[in-house]
Amino acid sequence: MTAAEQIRTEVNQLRDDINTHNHRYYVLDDPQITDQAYDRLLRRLQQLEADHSELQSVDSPTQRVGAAPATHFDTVEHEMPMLSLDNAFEDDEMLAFEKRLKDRLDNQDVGLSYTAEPKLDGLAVSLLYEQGILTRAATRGDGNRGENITANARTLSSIPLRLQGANFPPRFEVRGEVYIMHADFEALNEQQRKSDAKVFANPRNAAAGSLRLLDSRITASRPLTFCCYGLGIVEDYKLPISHFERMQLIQSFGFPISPYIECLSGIEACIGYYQSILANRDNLAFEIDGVVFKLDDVEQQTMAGFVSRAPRWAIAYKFPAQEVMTKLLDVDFQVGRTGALTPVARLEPVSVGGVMVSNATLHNMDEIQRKDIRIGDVVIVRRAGDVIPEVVSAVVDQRKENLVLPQMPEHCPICGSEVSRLEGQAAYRCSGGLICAAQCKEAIKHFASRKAMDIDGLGDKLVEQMVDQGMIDSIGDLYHLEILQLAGLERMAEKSASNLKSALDKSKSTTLARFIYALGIREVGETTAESLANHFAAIEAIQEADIESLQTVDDVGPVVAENVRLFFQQEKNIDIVTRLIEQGIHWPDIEKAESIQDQPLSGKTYVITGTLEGLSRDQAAAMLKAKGAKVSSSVSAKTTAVIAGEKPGSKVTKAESLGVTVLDQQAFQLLLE
Ligand code: 9MJ
Repeated sequence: MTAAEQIRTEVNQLRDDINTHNHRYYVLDDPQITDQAYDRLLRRLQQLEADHSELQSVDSPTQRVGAAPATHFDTVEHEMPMLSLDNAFEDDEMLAFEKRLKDRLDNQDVGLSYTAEPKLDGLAVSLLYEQGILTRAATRGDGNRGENITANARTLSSIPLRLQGANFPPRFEVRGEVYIMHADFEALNEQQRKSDAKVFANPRNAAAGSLRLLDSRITASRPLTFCCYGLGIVEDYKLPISHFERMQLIQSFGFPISPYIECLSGIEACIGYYQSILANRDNLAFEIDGVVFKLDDVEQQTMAGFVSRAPRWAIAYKFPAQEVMTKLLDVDFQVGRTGALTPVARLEPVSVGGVMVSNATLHNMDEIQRKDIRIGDVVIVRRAGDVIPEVVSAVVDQRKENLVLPQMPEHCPICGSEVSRLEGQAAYRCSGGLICAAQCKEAIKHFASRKAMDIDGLGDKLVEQMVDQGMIDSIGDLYHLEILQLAGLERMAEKSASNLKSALDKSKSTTLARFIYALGIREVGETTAESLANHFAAIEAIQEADIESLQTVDDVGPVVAENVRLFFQQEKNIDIVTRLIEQGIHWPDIEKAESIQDQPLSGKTYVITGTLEGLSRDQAAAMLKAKGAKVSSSVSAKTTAVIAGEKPGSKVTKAESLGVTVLDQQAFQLLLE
């Protein structure tokens, strides 16, 4: 081989490897190498392409970083119109939908099957592949003409630039939704706030805004995800008749499809599917605004035809809106665990996404200023995912009188201490520290909360009484409480006092990650607590760690490192931790993490279900994670195995239907050994 041939071979190999790793990471959610190893491959390829310009290519994974800004988007004429969907809001409309279909098919007795999937709330796009290479991406536009956003689409890691295998149509179009996950949306807005840039009202706006930027280098920095839901034109290829099977085929080319996709018989089953997705709406990682049902048989689809801009063979059964308008009655200030004063909107009660809401966060004073929200305004309130309701904006058009902006009080509404604002920070804080009952109560509530020590029965009201009556003034006092003391509290019979005492005892058996999280160190959330636990494996090691070693932990930056160090610099905190451990708080040993890649279970994903003997599901999860595994809450084809305790429920059924291994407790113990 000549030197030039050798380089070409290496470039091709790197592209194949990077594409495979991209697919594993973004589509299968099952990475095989570390981020660092991936970066090394990508940098090597970038270097080779920079040194040998003749080897550059539009389908190279290096193209995902974005190109120089365009002046405008070209118009794309859709070869097959991009239709929208008819909506249903009630069961009756679903029944009518099926009846209409049967009328059209001239057969009331035919059993109809439907492909069902959650309706993503993002932006519809069309992707054209020629000889397996992405050659054009377009927005839906008016359905007939959209904008050419190819440069932007290339930056999405979940959009294949080159298809897998060889058995795909020579020229075809896939259609799907570009959207943003809840967690990515929160992080994006946080970053936007920090850099004084535009904060997006919701994930949909953020996705649409990011995909329609003239500078694709900015698009590349936005956390956009793609999910495929259908086909457009397809040339010279025999497709399956079933839409569901077509989706499996598309998946085999390397496209992500909905993990919740199902094929159902009859409209009643569809209504059941709608109800179960609605009940789980807040647990999904992304925003959905309903469920889409499509007649599964494509020949039947053709017979059903379409009206104006929507097919007769599909319907979106919509969920209650997550953004609604109501009146802002007043603004109060809530004092949090760290003393930060958060403006809270008192609202005229309104149903948002099916839940009554009368309070919502306004985040901070800068946000109120920026959004120009005034007391008495009609405002848009939003409640989505497990995020607390927030005021998104004021409807300024409807403002009639001269209304005033809310003002930050000079003194803490709880303890009267001075309120101050640190240079460069958005938050105003009460300077009272633990003499402020609000801060003390919040710290205890956080400690007892479900994701922290999970003390069943120690609710907010109880904590408030305990602090108000001077029974406790820190988490260090909790485990000293006696049944008799507890029974003296309002609405607390001896039986519930004894239940609470048992719950306190039970909570002592925990995980190191939960314990660290429960301490309420500023900006140490669950994920950071888990990283700290896995890295240091012992509370003493974290207490003694210096800034440098703290910063070597995944997702610990200088701010978090400083917060951790400051927390453990205080004698009072060390004392509380020591007392808690003396009182019996304990956790299973963790093997110290070296590198995720080198661990025995790295790259594997488990789902735990049912009751395990002598072990909570969290403890079992911590043991798996300590060996490098991922633990997920839902079963998919990518799940390595489901670990089933007693009374396992539907996850085992789902695993069996997908051919995923099911392990009992004994097999689980063997796995850990
Ligand atoms: C969404 N938004 O998730 C369709 N969609 O099909 C799904 N949208 C659609 N299908 C035809 N899953 C037109 C739009």
